[in-house]
Amino acid sequence: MQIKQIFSKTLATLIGKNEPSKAQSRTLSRRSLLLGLGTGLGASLLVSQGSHSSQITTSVALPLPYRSHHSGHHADQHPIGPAGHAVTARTKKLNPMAVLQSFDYGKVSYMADGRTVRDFTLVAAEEEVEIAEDIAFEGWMFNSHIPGTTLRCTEGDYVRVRFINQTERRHSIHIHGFKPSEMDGVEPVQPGDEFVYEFVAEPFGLFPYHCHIRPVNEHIQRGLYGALLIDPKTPRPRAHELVMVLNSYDLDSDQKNDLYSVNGVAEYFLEHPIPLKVGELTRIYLLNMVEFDPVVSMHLHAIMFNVYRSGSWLTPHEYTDIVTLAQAERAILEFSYKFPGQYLFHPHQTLLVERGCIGLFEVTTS
Ligand SMILES: [Cu+2]
Repeated sequence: MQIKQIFSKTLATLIGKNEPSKAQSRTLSRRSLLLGLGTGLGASLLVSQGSHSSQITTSVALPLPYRSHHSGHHADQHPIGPAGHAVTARTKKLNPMAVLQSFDYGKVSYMADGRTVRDFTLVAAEEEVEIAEDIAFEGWMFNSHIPGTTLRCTEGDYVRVRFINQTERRHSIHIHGFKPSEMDGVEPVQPGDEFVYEFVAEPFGLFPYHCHIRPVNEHIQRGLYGALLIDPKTPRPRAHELVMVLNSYDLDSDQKNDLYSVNGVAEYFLEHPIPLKVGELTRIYLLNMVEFDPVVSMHLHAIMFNVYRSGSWLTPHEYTDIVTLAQAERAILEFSYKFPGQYLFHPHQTLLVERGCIGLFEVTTS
């Protein structure tokens, strides 16, 4: 049996079980709710309470944003309060494979002294996106994707990030790494306004960027984040390079995650395995943007890899098959597969796997 057939129905399986475990009851109820919305159950649904046993149920009204979304009221009337729900004709598809393989090097120009200048643009907008099969979510995002565009430059480059806020809320971009106070991205950029963050890219490494407007956990878990990769002046050895951003979704604003993914869509890489070659050096830029859970791990099956913590080192810290990252931590992983075949990757926290954070490598001989 194909590995993806063994694992690809985990989310669906969660819906249909008759006697859910306590740990699963919250997800079960969420997904029942989501599916219920999609099939017209109406404004009052039975939902089990996450903090009680799975037997306890209570009737709740539809979340406000769901109502506002469908009655045309402006979302700012209900500033916080989400709803995952069934996809509609206007739900945008996300593309985790594009995130995996895409780097934005910006618009390049040069200063009089020869220094490279890179101009990037990040636009904040709100859109309904599909975050798992038939589950839509009101995302707040940079450049219409969760995660946002991966920005890439070289240590010492002069970087300008033009931020355009096309939403009705205040947002900002806080980019990790050295920069002057006024460029640190904690000041709000007003709706319809824009701001240019300027700084010298240093040091080399892998950094998160994210909105820093309160409540920050809401602005992050809605999707306002991405990765900035600053290459060392002497490039790392040539490799097959991939970007993986671990993320999560809290569908009902209880500050607990309901779904997890790599690059935005739960279980996407089970359905779309990542092609690799035997013997080829593979380099993963791994960033943890999971909100609410203090730590997340990543385990690659049937292999060992080198870990470069923060991406700001040229010598590895560990040789292992699992790396653990706190919130906003990141690492570079390097490895080569010895044997062809299909290999899983996922956090070693099995609950996260059950809620969507799992994928496959498809390794072939060249
Ligand atoms: Cu924000």
